[in-house]
Amino acid sequence: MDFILKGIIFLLVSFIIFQLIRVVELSSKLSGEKDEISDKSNNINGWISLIYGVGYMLFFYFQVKWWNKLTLQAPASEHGVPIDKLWDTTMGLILVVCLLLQPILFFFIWKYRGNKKRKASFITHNNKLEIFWTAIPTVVLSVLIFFGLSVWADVTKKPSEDALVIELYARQFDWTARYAGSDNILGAAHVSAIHEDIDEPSANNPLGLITKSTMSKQIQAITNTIRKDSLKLESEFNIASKKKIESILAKNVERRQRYISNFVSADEKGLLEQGEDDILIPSGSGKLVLPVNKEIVLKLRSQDVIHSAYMPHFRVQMNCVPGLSTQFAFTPIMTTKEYQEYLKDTTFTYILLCNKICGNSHYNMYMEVEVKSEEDYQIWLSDQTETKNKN
Ligand SMILES: [Cu+2]
Repeated sequence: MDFILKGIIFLLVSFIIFQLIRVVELSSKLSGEKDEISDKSNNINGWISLIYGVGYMLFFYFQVKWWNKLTLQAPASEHGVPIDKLWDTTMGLILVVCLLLQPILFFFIWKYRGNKKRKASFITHNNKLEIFWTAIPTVVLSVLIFFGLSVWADVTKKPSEDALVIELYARQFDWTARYAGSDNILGAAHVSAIHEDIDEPSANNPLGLITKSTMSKQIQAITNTIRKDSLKLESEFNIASKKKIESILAKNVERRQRYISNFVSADEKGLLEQGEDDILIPSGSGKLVLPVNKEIVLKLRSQDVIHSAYMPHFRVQMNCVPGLSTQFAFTPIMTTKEYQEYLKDTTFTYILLCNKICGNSHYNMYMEVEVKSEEDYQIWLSDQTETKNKN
């Protein structure tokens, strides 16, 4: 409300100023003044431009001094180092050009402000000058493009065979990390195997994992639901309610059929066991834990809309697209402890965020990331396996 009021006031004031200028213009026309810009007006405008230019450069200097520390700190991944080098080179070049040209621009506006005694010189063209200002940007931009392409090719190169594969599953509005467990293979999963039922939450399978236990649990659950609905249908006499139950029943029968065919085809391919030892860590109750100096392949999936996995300290970002599996490979080079020491901040944690506005609780899609030494990671992983086996 406050914002709308301020907007209306701003529009009204702008309108009044515009009308006032028109009144001044019209009245000077009526009083017979020539429609010509005076030296006095040129002088005032020249000086205003110079003062603005100086203020602008001062502001530029101080904003770097005050706020540069709020930008991202050192990269915590292997590929982050060349990415930052590319960024610094590009920004460095832009800065040099900006710091050279902006002062010249404002200085010339002031120095050559309009004056009745001065006559502008007229130049049609200058070949030397044109070659000069075409060649330099061409060379500079070509170098930047080739530098950028080579970094990109390096960042997206095929990950090695022994990389650690972790799945990140996105949905409105949380993340679930899935680790492969002791067999080092992520089990099969498919959107058609997702099962969520408020009445029987024990059989829920939000990631659509296809294993013996998930499939048998959810086939059992949906069979129970179908049975209940069939009984309801028999005792229902209202035609409208009967129709409603019938349509729910038909949908559930279809779903049950789908679960069974998932189960059978995974069984035929021998895939039912692989996912049995997978470890699931939802963002609400756990962290994404990674070993240091080990290549990690994040396999990204989404249940509903497009999300984006963003880990700023590792310079990692990749979209999670429903119906598609995307991935990003990277190698963390600093443990959380080492990064805390570097920042001199013991409260620091790495983060995983969603970087695509994906709905009204988008800001909730946050997960803490912890990078541990290889040994500590193994200890953590076996702890997770133990807790899983207990449940
Ligand atoms: Cu999201």
